[in-house]
Amino acid sequence: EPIYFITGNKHKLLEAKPIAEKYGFIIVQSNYPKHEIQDSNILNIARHAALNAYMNLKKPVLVEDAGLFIDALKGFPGPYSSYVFKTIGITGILKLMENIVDRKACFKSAVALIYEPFIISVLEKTCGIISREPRGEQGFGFDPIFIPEGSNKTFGEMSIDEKNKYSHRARSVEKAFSTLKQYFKN
Ligand code: ITT
Ligand code: NA
Repeated sequence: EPIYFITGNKHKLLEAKPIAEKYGFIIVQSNYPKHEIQDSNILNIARHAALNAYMNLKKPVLVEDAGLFIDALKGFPGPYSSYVFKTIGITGILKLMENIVDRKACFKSAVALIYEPFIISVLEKTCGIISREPRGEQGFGFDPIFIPEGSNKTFGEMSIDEKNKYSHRARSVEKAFSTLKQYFKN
């Protein structure tokens, strides 16, 4: 039975799919609308959306909620990343950081996975720096301005496989599916 990934974002599906498959799970995108509450905690956002979808679909569901937390901006845009990306965008963030030397930022990823009788929630992060200029056409969102620790490339310059070696989402999805697989064994 497939797991329904409640997301409007195809990139997220493409990133998560190979990781789930490694553990023997198939995920497919669902067009059920992600029910997004407003909360400062992305794990709460993911959990609520997963419960909402599960209660309606009554099938295995996966929700992932992510955000970019910039140190010098006290964690902004964080849980507002989607709105900030759509409004001021990458240009706006770079403008806000024009005279800021401390470029440190972390992407956080919260996963809520409901697969009866199990419910798994995971929070992971990847830290790095905000680049001075956007680089690369791959990925989505803030990928062109984020350079993860351990690389010189932005996420925007990486293939899915390479981004998955570093990303917050790869870490959270990996942990969620390895945990699920473990539960099935026991
Ligand atoms: P959903 O339908 O799954 O909610 P979304 O694209 O709206 O997809 P989120 O709400 O989880 O995703 O993420 C909020 C924003 O944070 C998103 O629009 C991007 O701008 C940014 N973001 C999240 N993960 C990212 C990543 O891996 N790379 C670049 N930007 C990311
Ligand atoms: Na969203």
